[in-house]
Amino acid sequence: MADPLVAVLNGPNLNLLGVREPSIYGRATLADIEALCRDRAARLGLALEFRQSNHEGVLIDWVQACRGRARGIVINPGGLTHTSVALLDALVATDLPVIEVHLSNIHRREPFRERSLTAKAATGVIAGLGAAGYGLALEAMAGLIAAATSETVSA
Ligand code: CA2
Repeated sequence: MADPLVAVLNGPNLNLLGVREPSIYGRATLADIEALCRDRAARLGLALEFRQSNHEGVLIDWVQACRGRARGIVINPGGLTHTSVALLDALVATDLPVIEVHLSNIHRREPFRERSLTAKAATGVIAGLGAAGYGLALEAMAGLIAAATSETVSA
């Protein structure tokens, strides 16, 4: 059987990682994070799609395209975390397990970052652990997929 597909989606400005604001977001570039995710996914027996866009509609199209194709979504929605009802609706509509990741601890920063709209669609949220958070999210996702698979098999 093919490895279950997990989409790792990244929102606006995450393409700038490693170039500016290392004190908040760390020194890893998005390419470094992709390499970390590819390595972890291979070890966990997951197929991986890793994408970044600065455009809300493009992210929504990618989320919608996960329906019936991917088994889970790991998403760092960037600034859209705090504003996008449309992205939240798209995530909910997939009916897939979602794990939201933030490099920084959004609860330790400006008050407007405290609220995540998209987290309402998430099974879990990881924040403040830097690039390592993506690897932890993939491990958690592998567990959620395995649990869902064994439920289906024993039903
Ligand atoms: O901590 C996170 O991962 C965030 O999702 C990052 C977003 C921010 O808007 C969220 O509140 C928390 C920002 C994306 C990265 O933005 C950069 C801006 C300048 C230099 C490097 C990255």
